[in-house]
Amino acid sequence: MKIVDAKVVVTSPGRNFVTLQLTTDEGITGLGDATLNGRELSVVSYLQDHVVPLLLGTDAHRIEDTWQSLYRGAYWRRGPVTMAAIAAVDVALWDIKAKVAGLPLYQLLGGASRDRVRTYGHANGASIPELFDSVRALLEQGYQSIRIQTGVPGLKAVYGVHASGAHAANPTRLDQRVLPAVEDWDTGAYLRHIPSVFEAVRNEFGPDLPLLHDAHHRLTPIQAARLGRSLEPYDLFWLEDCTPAENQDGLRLVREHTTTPLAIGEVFNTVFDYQTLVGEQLIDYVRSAVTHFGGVSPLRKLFDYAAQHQIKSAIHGPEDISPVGMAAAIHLDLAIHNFGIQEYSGHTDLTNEVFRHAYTFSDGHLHPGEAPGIGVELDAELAAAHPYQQAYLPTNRLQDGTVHDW
Ligand code: GCO
Ligand code: MG
Repeated sequence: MKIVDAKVVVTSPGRNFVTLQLTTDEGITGLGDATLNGRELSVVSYLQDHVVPLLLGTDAHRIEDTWQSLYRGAYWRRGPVTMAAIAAVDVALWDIKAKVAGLPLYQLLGGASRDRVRTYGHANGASIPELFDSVRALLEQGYQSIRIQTGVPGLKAVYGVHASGAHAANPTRLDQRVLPAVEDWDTGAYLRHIPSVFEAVRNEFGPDLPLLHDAHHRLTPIQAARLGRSLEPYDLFWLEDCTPAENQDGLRLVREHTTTPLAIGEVFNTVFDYQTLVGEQLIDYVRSAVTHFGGVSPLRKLFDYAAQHQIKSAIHGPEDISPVGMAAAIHLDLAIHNFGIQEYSGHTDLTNEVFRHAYTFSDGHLHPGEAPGIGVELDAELAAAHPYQQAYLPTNRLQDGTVHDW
């Protein structure tokens, strides 16, 4: 079975998504997500200009061989652009193989290890009352685990707080260009404020509700250690990206000082980014997305490695992972033994029309459905009606103007 066509589809039904669609000589199609938020077109070029010519004519069944030849054959290894492109090929090939077998992908990955996939959703509010409303809204939608992000007194716009338009930083426009929104940051103010937020949430919603928090790479290891310790009374499910973890050694310091569980990895794209973190059991959850880690094949290997160190999965699943990437994640979640939790914020109705999917969400849990493959169909016409829009992630500056991690 040969690959005879490979199309890269860019669509923006509210935000940009990049999708690879492979077609075999038997007319079977497979989809893979290649969306790299804010740098989308670099992956489009990587696929169109450098990968598609290599794929045409190759055996669609040889997933591992194709993966290895794209990874090793480029000579220039790793990095988000390369690994997002390889991920799209890997997932599209798994989609095809599962369709040929007439089975949902999770069956090819070993079958279901659980009945359904537990998720967490995002609550946010510029103030505590707004945050409480957001938590209540999620509970009404059925979520049973909730990530808590709030504004910080004195700061105009902070990561994760976009419920209230008035508080969100907007991108600026200059000539024909769209420039990133600039948010502001003060680590001291944040560290003083956050424990009181969790105290308020615990008082309002009780001790049982699993709560998560994302520090979004903004702290040094010693600051992260202090935050983890100060949050211990509130029994977090996890503290995420407490410090930029390119410096894996820094996590030793954090780990020595706090028993708050730690989750890291959404910006990582190979197992090598995790060697110290997993090998020394310095974290509790690995957070990579199927889309940015080279696909289902390497992510499954990462989870097997993590399992040896009692570390669980927590696949990255914000709005900028397309329903194609989300579907692949849910199949993997259902199949692996050391599943932890799946991030899920859902997509707009329009996005769900462009990418019609078999996976379902109810009662705070996802299920991939029983459609053969990953269970996603792309509506090419609707996708084309919503072309690419230039967009950037926000940037971040300290109060004296210094650039800080966003
Ligand atoms: C998360 C992430 C996202 C990222 C986003 C960047 O935990 O879901 O931190 O919100 O910021 O994916 O594109
Ligand atoms: Mg995150």
